[in-house]
Amino acid sequence: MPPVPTAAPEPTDPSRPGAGDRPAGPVDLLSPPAPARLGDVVPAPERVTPRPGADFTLTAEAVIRVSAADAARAVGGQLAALLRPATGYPLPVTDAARPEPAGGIALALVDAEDLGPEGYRLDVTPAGVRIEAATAAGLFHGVQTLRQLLPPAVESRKPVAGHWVLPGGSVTDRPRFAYRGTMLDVARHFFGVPDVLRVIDHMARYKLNHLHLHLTDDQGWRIAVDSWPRLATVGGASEVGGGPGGHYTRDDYQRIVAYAAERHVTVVPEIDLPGHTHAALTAYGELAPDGIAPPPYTGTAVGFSYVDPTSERTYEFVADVLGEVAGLTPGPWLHIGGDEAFKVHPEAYAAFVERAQRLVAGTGKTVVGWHQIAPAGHAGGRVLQWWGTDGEDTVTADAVRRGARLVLSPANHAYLDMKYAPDTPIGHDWAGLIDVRRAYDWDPGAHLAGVPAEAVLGVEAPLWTESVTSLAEVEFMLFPRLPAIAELGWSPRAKHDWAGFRERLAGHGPRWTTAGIAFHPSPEIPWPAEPPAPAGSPTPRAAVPAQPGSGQTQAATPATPSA
Ligand code: TNX
Repeated sequence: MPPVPTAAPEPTDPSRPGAGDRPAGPVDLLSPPAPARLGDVVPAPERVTPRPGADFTLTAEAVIRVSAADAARAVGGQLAALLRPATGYPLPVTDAARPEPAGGIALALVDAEDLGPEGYRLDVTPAGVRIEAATAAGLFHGVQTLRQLLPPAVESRKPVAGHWVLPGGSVTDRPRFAYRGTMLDVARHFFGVPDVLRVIDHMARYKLNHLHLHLTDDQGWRIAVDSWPRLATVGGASEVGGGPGGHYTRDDYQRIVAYAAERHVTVVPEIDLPGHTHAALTAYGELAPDGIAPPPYTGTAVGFSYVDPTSERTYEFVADVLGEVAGLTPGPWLHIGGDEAFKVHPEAYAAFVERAQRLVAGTGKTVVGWHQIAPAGHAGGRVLQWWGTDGEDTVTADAVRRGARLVLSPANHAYLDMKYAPDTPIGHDWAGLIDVRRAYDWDPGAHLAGVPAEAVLGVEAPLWTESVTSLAEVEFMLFPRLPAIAELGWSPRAKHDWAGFRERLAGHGPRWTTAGIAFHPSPEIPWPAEPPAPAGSPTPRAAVPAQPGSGQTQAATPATPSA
């Protein structure tokens, strides 16, 4: 297992995020602005009712009282683990038949159909905080809201002399879409387990609930498959630029899946087929159309490789791989890629996809594929992931009429490997520049012509990693755009409002800085710049400073993923 990172990797190239001179602009993002307001939450909650004068102050005597059920106890433990480091309070977790705040925090599992599988209600009164939900996932999302209502210093991993005030009022909240995701491409550059766990932590903050892992591509095969062992050991031994690559053992992958599940995140594994398979061919030449294993590929071209769609051996490989990956994955989805198989004739391609879809069905999972699989015949419940750059595609709309559902990842809004601006040191621009406003200003429910909102399962922000080489660079590309996409996935359409979003998001800069999360201090966001810390507000003594001489990235010491 790779070592747990103890510091953001120091970029050696001075033009990369985390290096270079500090630009003019926001200075001390650690200084807390005014105490959080109830409406400052990202993603914006469905309903917020502030009650001025009803604030609650968390003290050292507070107890976390939870419903007497394992699911609630688990969330209580997670809440305590979030709050203990900065507050230094003991925050014992106890259960009760009907948990009440009583000067602390209550997490109550209740029969509340109106809240759905992920919603919650949160009340802050002078007597404490009460979160109720019908499920553990709902309680967990409520805890993320509670976290944002405390001062940014709560993100410190060391005790801070604090005044832990929460604004009075109530929040009732549910997601707009069931699928709210992020994709991490671990194939172009490999990211070890600790990095992936930290991305899961980032997702959980913003109520994202699906982690799509792009596990295979031309440059690397990243998951161990017992029946085809050389896929990982040979196919995983390199990456873009010729670095050593790597792969997840079955244990590694199960650790990721379990960590995600504890945070109510479902892992969606992708085995990209029939194209993007060069790494597999380096390991097993018998799968190649010419039967010869090629040398590893460390460049960034796409569309040149494919497994032989006319060979029965190919389908044995596909069945074995999908069967093993399905067996390791508790979630309902299996992503078969399907993008950019430019060298496979359309008829052979459709036949291949239909066969792969049947193999997925045989594992008990539901197919997900990039929208190129649209022309293939329908398979029960299948999901197409849209990555096009205009809002019209009759082939995809037709597949939706035949029963497909859509996850929206329009490359010109949701591709987090695109640069923010022309001078962004890493990233692409083939789908345009994506600043925070561009990431935010679109409606997943009405994006694709001929696709009704009911056919939209949700949204996903993919991060391709041809140019992304470290955790600090991953974070730099995710923040602050990931919270923008998260809000599109969670908040009701009526709450979408760029002017309000940029104001709410601004208060998150100090949170990220305190948590050691690298981010792009986008000039579109009015980051709090100056201290005037009100008397009695927390002194972020232990907060992590930006790296000396750091550039656009507020890179600091990443904490170990939370326990
Ligand atoms: C297109 S969009 C790809 C990826 C690249 C990405 C770079 C899609 C399904 N495939 O293979 O990494 O562009 O932006």
